[in-house]
Amino acid sequence: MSLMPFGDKSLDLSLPHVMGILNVTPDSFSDGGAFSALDAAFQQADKMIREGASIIDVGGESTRPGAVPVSTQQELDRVLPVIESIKKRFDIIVSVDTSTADVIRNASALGAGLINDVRALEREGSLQAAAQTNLPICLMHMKGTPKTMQNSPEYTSVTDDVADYLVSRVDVCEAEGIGRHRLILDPGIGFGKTLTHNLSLLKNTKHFRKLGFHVLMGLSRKTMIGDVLSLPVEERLYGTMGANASAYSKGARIFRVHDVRPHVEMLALMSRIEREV
Ligand code: 7PJ
Repeated sequence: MSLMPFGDKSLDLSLPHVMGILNVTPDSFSDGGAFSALDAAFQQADKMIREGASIIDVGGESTRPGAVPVSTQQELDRVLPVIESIKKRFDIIVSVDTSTADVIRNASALGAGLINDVRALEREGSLQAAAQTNLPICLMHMKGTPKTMQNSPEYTSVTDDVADYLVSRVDVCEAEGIGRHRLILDPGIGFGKTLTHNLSLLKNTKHFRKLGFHVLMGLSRKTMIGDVLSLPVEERLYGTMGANASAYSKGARIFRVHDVRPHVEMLALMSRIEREV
């Protein structure tokens, strides 16, 4: 057992867990106004929970390559009603995919159980806001900003550079009173990385686990899968599962994915085989 608290619930991170992606950006639910967007998000959460997700990751800011920033108010308006409605009706861990201090504070007050920050608490005020919540935090590595990150990123050694960055953020968190036991690390597949960088990071997943932290992997349907297979985004499920299976065998334990059921079943087999005496 390796129990980690996530707000009012906890997870045994010796076992794999699926984090279902719930994007609440206008482009993700394109037909209709505020009510139907909330309703659609709620339906999607319901489906992912029935399929076995342990965490629902709610995000209101697109961080795709080239994405433009949203205002704090827009982000609050998008994610808070969704978090509130999921926490009211389901017994599930809700993660908030945000870099914004106000969103962290409000989401925590509504019962969010995890702060998932692609900027590793670098944005103004987010470190202090996160420290005050007592929630676990996923620190992700990104090189540059979503707008610029895919403009020829370079590293001396991608695994060492990403690990050094994440460890430096752990130190900053500890100085702010956030204990190491609250931190999860994520190498940030696709965030300022070429295909070769992404493949190296995946091959070296164990390196991040060996730093003494649980590892979260987010590669669902990403460009690197499409690049290897020459397939469009809607045909990347099998490739995504292969890459996640590899990451599981190298120590990752939380998998941020769009396709919950296939991953729950794949990981159930992988973990069952690993535990067989
Ligand atoms: C990630 C994320 C990821 C974590 C996104 C997309 C881009 N959070 N948020 N890790 N990716 N922790 O899903 O294509 O890889 S948004």
